[in-house]
Parts: sequence; C-alpha cells; structure tokens
Amino acid sequence: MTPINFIHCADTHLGKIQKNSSRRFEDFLDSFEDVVNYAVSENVDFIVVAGDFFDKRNINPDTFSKTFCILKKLKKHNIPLIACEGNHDKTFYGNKLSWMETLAEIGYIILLKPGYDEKGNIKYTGWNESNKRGFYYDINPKIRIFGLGYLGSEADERFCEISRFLFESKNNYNKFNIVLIHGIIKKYQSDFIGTISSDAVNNLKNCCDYIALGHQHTRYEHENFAFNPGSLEYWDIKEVKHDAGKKGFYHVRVDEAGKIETGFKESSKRFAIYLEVDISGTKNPDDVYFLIREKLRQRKQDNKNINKNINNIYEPIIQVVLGGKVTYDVMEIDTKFLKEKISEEFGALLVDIDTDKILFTRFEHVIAQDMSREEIEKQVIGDYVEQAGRFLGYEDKTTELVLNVISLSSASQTQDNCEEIYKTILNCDVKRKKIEPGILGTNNTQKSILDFG
Ligand SMILES: [Mn+2]
Repeated sequence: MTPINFIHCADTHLGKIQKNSSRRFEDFLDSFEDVVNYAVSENVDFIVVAGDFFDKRNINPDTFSKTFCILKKLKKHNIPLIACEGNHDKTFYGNKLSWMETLAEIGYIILLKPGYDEKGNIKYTGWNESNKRGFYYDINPKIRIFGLGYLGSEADERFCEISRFLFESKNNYNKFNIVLIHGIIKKYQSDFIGTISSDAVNNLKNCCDYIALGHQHTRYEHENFAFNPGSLEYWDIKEVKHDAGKKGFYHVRVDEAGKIETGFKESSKRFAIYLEVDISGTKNPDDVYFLIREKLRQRKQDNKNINKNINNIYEPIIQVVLGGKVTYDVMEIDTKFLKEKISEEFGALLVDIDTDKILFTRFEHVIAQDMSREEIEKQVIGDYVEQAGRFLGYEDKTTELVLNVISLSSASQTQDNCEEIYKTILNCDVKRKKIEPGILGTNNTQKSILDFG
C-alpha cells in the first residue's frame, strides 16, 4: 500500500466552559486548533477523532462558529476529519440532528455511526455521499475506517459482531482497517461502567490494524494496536494530578508493508500545577495559607526554565489537595479567601482547593517524656477511640478492651497468662452497655461496632 500518515485525537470537548472561565473556553478550542495546525504543517492524509468532539449536546453558537473556523483550515488543505460520536455528542433530546451531524451535513466532517437493522444488528453500510451517513468510510482504496462510537456496555458484543465485516474487508480486499470507538479497555480503568474487555479487543487482532480509542482522558496503549491519546486539555481539574505528559494526540505513520509507527505528541494546554500539602501541625487557617504559599514558591522555582514551550505558564491552573490532621475546625479554612490569595500571588487562572482529606482531631496526642510504653499506648489508643466517636459513653471500657486484645496477642507468643486475659476480654461489659437515647443527638442510628445486638 501507499504509505500514509494520519492524526488520531479524541476528547477535544470543544465548548467546555470550566469553572465559568471564558479563558478556559478558549483553551479547549486553542488546543484543538494546534492539532489542526500541526496536521496542516505535516501535511497528514486525514484526522480521526474518537468521540467527545464537543463537550455537550447543546453547545452554544460561539462554540459552533469557532469550531467551524478551525475546520475551514482543514477543508482548505483538503484534510478530511473522520469522527465518531462520544457520550457527550449525541443528539440533543427532541432535535433531529446533533451538532456533529450538522457538521457532516454541510460537508465539514465525516461522521461515522452504525445503523441497525430490524433485528438490532449493525448494518454493513458504507459512507453515502448523498445522505452523509455510514458505518464505514474508505478514505482511499486501501484504507477503511469504521466508526462505532459510544456503545456503553454493548461494546464487547459489538466488537464480536463486527469482526466478520473486518475480516471480509481485510481478506477479500486487503484493506487496512481502522476502528474508531469511544470506550475504555477495562484493564486500564476498571472504575468505569461499560468498559471493553481485553479479550474482545484482542479478538480483533487478526482483522483490525488500528483501534482508535477515546473516552479516557489519560493516554494509554494496548499491545501496539489499540491506542488512547487522552484528552487535549484538563477537562476536570482533578485530571491535573495524573496527567502531566499524558494528554495529546498520535501522529501515526503506516509504511508500505502496513507497519504502524505512532508518534505521541503532547498537546499544548494550559500549564497546571498539582500540589499535595500536609497541614498537620498547623495551629490555625492562617498557617495553612503560609504553608501552601511556601510550597508553591518552591514549585515555581523548580519549574523555572523548564516547560518553556508550554503556553500560559504565567497563568496556570493550580490544584491544591490538603491533607493531614488538625485540631481546629476544618470549616474555619476559608477556601474562597485562599483561592483569591493564591490566584493573586501566583497569577493563576484557576485555583482549586480540596479539603476532603483533612482529618479533624479534638486534641494532639500529649506524650510526656517520662511516660512508659504502656502509658503511651493507652494514651494513643484512647485518643483514637474518642476520635472515632462511636464509643460515646464507654470510651474507657473500649480502650481497656483494645489494650487487652493487644496483650493477648503478645501473650499468645509466650503462652503467658493467655487464659486470664481471655477471660477479662470475655467479661468486658462494653457489649452490655446500652446507649441512652439522646446521647448521640437526635437520631440514634449510630451504633457502636461492639454493640452486636
Ligand atoms: Mn470525554
């Protein structure tokens, strides 16, 4: 076959407005425009987008017109864009056409989606120029692109179903088959529902040359034939944590023999900083601010002179995750104030502060220098029991019980007084203590883990 080269991207989420920021709205469009500019400069044969091209079914006019302007560049340079739908792109309820279908109607993209017969089986229909619809598209006599889109929990079944189409196209016509699917291979993200099994993917190995994946916003590759480039931008601020260097697109080159070489290109996106700060030991919320500020200054220093080619380095997104134990009320940490102060000092576009991981403790362990090991143990366990809050009214008994269990464990190694300790545990009257109504406040559903009844 004639060597070809193409771009595979996914999850562009055009039209995304993050935290109400109009600049972020532009960021998503800019990162896609950069891909298009790259495609033009490299003179690629085509671009495939594996779903979630738009962020919402009902995008605003601004998104449509800006996308249209970017797509015009591709049209001018004769670079087709072939896409499938993602879960974000489907037809808006009550409308006849989705926005992607609209772009297909006017000839700016080729949208592939399966059609179904009366039995619910996928119809093997090629792209039809007159109705601008089809399940597959022959970009040239040797390359056939299939667009499955988002199938949720049906993906495995459908992979199995289409394998005969792929075999036919490969064996009878010697085609190079590309399948676009908006779905995640389970092995790489088991938390999602509707994932694809590795088996279903591997079963296509003999009949499919390249599986272009989308949906998961972090890059991964499967056995050198299924590829997921990740989103171009940080769709969720939480993505900043894992995704440095794991968002972008593939520039795929296929040689005469059909051998694939994927060059991963990091997308241009807003500079982002992820920071975990342990605020244990801070005496008040002011200390928290000073601590974050110190860590950020350090980070800024570390980042100096690197990432030179990343845009907007002076207006980053900053995500701060606070953790640790504090003795004051977590609610006293004024995150709105912190965000403003951090934005101001570091010129950040967006600041996100996560306080969910902070633990509140009523006291710090007071450990005197002359305390014995037993005393320290009793103090620490007593603190934990009290903090757990489930043992209201019988903290001392519970602490005693836990200490006895610990003694039994060490005594069992030497066989010393095991029986005696065991009896003490059995006689511990924690279980028999009834919680008086009202002790736990208005609702009395909170039970001690020791209250087996
Ligand atoms: Mn997505």
